[in-house]
Amino acid sequence: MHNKTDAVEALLNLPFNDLLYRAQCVHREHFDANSVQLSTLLSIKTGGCPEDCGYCPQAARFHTGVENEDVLPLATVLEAARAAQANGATRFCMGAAWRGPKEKDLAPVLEMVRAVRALGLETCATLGMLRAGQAEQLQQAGLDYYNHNLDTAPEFYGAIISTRDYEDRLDTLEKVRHAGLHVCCGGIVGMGESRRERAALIAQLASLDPQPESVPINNLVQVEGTPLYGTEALDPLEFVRTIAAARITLPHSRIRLSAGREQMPEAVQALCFLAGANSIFYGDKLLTTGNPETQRDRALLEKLGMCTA
Ligand code: SAM
Ligand code: DTB
Ligand code: SF4
Repeated sequence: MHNKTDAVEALLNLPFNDLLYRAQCVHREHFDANSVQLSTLLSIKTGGCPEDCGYCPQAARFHTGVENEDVLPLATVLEAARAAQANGATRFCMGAAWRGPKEKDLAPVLEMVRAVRALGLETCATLGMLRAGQAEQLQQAGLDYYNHNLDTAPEFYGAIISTRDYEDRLDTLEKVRHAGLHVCCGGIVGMGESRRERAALIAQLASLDPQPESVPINNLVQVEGTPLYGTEALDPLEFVRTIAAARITLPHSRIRLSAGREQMPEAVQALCFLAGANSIFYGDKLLTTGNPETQRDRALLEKLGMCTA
């Protein structure tokens, strides 16, 4: 792993223009350089989570103002999925603030997956750790992607989360892959990690075999009440470098410019697309925090001459 981390760190250390040129070349070899894929998120079960992820506004133990809500009714989910589709999204991602689904939790999610898939949208779910058999049940219901992030480097992980370990995450990813689901797996930067640790995260993602089809790169959204609130913000150009390094090392993956876009100037987003990002979360909300309005995003894509995949 160290060799791989060294190699990614060497990329991150390149002069900015050299790094972006290399990323853009790799990007053009594998993708239409002007195309972006749009995924819309919906929180189907908000708040009250027993885990202690230091970045997350939905952990019950942090006082962030996010209330513990019940699972949304199917009709509400379908209404949101129809709206997402009408706005131009191609993938609908359903997130739940669970450590993982209990057996009784899964049935309503399977209904949602069937119904959303029937609309002709790609389906994605992010429900936490999976137990034996659950990935297969989701796959049979028509789930296309399962999102489960490594979040950060193994060596920084313990500073962010104590209620589950890195191996648990790799284990769930293994179950997802084994069930024949597409893997969506990425991480968060801007949590106070070093450049070396960002390199180690990317090296881990690139070492998954096969590599994940989708790789969300989140910039920490700082929420008051979470332990990471007040962390020094990452330099935007360092965020762009991280995207470029991900593009070069994950040449076939959709790299998603994920959380943190609302706080990001258009010029920085444009640099991220130049660095090889070719997917975004699209819709006015992420799970509990804001995202650019769809109209604003459409205007930005128009301005950049980008089309949707
Ligand atoms: N509870 C499930 C789990 O953690 O596996 C699924 C939902 S969880 C909110 C999905 C991902 O959202 C996390 O792994 C993390 O990468 C990202 N995330 C959560 N809060 C965030 C924040 N404040 N800023 C950026 N990304 C965040
Ligand atoms: C991912 O990597 N980012 C999304 C999605 N996968 C589930 C979630 C971002 C959450 C940002 C904080 C919030 O809105 O609660
Ligand atoms: Fe719970 Fe997921 Fe938030 Fe962690 S990231 S506290 S598991 S909702």
